[in-house]
Amino acid sequence: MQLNEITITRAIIDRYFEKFKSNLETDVAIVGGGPSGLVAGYYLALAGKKVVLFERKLSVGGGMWGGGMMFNEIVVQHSAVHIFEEFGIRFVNYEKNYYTADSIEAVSTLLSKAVKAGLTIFNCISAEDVTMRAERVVGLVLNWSAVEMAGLHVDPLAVRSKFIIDATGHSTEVIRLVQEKVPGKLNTPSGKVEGERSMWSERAEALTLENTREVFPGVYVAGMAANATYGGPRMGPIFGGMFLSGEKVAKELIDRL
Ligand code: 48F
Repeated sequence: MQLNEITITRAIIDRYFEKFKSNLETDVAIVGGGPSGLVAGYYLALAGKKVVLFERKLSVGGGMWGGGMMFNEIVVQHSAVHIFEEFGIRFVNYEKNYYTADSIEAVSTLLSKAVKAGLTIFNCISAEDVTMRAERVVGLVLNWSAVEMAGLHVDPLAVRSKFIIDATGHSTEVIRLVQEKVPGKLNTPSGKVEGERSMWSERAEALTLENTREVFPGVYVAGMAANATYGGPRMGPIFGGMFLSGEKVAKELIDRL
């Protein structure tokens, strides 16, 4: 059987652009493919919502691959064990309220299940801005991460979505863009990004869930971005709060869509 390089090239281009075109308008666009974004995408897709995720890096999974300090194990508390069970991630009880899982199995399973549930993921793409209308964010402005990294002067493209989830982790990138460039105030005590505080695992885990909400019309925050937005502490390599935050934002949006 002969193989034609041009057919291979055409197949990739045709399929990619079909996929991209069918995601120009969605119910939810998630920025960031860490644990909170992936869990949110999974539940939204499972509920039949049109949901797309954009990730800057080549590899999706955010800060979970490396466990804690590259020891590739993660810890989850009792309240989030149902997420392990939902996805079929194997886990071990370490001691009361502490459960561990292999971080490689955890990320790869979240990814696989989310994509199979219907989440479309585009890697190597960064959200560099949002699109706005009076008093609301209505979409994302995207560019190739390679363009961003090389500092090339190339104009971006835009996608429209009923809701955006900022799941960009510590950097809280979408909300910072909104703060800087969209008229109006954030739904935070100061009206601005409060900024992340130093580590306090127990408090951070509870606050991550509390801080997962709509911070500007059309824009939700999830995961570490939620704590950074509302001035919560970081939690370190315990991931229950990330999973529960993704689950919470998905539930809220499913109710609103
Ligand atoms: O940081 P990340 O894993 O976010 P998360 O879901 O989880 C946080 C934990 O990993 C850990 C923690 C919990 O113990 O504190 O840090 O809140 O994943 C965020 C992803 O967003 C991507 C980034 O490359 C990473 O993979 N990202 C950030 N900014 C952009 C972006 C952007 N502007 N466009 C596209 N992707």
